[in-house]
Amino acid sequence: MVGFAIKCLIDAVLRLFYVFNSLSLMQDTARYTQLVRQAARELGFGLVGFARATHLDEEARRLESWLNQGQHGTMQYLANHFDKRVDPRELVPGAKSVVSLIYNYYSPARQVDPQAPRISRYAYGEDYHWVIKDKLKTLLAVIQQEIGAVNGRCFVDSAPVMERDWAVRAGLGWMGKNTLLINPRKGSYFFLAELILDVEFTYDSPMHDYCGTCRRCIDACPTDAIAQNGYQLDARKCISYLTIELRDAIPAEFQGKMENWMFGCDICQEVCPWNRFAEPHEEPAFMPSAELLGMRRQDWVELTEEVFQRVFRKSAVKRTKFSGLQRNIQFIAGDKEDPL
Ligand code: B12
Repeated sequence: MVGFAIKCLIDAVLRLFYVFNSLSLMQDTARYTQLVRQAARELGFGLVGFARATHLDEEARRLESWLNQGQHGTMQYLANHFDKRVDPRELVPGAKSVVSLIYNYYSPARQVDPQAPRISRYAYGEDYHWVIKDKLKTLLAVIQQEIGAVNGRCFVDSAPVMERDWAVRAGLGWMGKNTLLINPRKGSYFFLAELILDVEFTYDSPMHDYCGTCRRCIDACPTDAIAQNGYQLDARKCISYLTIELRDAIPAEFQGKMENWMFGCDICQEVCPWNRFAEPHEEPAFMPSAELLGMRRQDWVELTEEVFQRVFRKSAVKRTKFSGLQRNIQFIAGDKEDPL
């Protein structure tokens, strides 16, 4: 009898210990989540969301089918590290969470000469890869300082991470028909970035898809790059791919369809009704120079390497190099009824 009573007592104590332990774990998780949200906001990230690191089943199938259809064009890197790309635990051993963040780049500024070859807003200022990576490193340092032994890595754009899919899982927005992440209060003119960490957080959940019956992006795309039902993009037809990623000559079939874009393209975002909520960013590094905005069409047609190096000193435009931008300018110059 006494033995049984002692056994019950031990059981009760163990149960109490377990309850208190999970309670304090939950409190820690909630505290860590709040801490990261606060620190990220102070660094200028517009939104932060949390998702449990796991294998991306459905997304892996979609990526595989997209790659098998060759829709990635010459971007071979997208087929590399497939296992890591669809499971962050393969990329960061011990990973438990993906912290997804957005960083606004919307600028209402426009190039002065309406005839000037156009450059996408995301490339108006300094290269976002460096600007955002620095902020991510600071955020990780704050997390390690406040929480303790945290292992993790920072990512923005070029790593094998399916950024939009993690942002969807982290509740930051839905994947629009133009395949970009759209947030109902902020639109889509923002970069995505991630921390992949070996810490548990309070996880967010995906939001509803508010594209509904709208198909403005699909109909506005001059090269029909977006699938007729939306949600999939044939990169080989996308002006952004043709002007940035493609190293060969731009295929003749796109003559007259480039709508004067020389680097990137914002058409599928400019027509998106959700971007009426886009607010101007406050990042000094993303401000366009007066020289960039002021250059007239003739200045671009006569662009020299020296001007290229000066105007795009710290810019993402460097990715296409002087020769690549010249190629784009000459190709779109061929579009005009009254070639110069
Ligand atoms: C490769 C790439 C490109 C390629 C291909 C784009 C693409 N849609 O795949 C090119 C060069 C064309 C490109 C262009 C641009 N890009 Co880009 N790009 C990337 C990159 C490196 C990988 C994207 C990828 O994995 N594609 C794989 C294929 C399979 O994706 P997909 O065709 O879109 O299909 C996906 C979904 O549509 C979905 N899906 C497929 N079928 C269906 C069906 C349904 C019903 C649903 C719901 C979903 C769904 O599943 C697929 C897997 O996710 C990401 C960074 C990253 N590491 O994630 C940046 C990234 C997506 N690009 C970005 C940006 C800003 C741009 C441009 C706006 C730049 C510009 N102004 O020129 C344009 C926009 C063009 C567009 N509408 O997408 C940002 C987007 C931010 C945001 N708000 O979403 C990212 C996240 C970079 C960053 N860190 O900020 N890009």
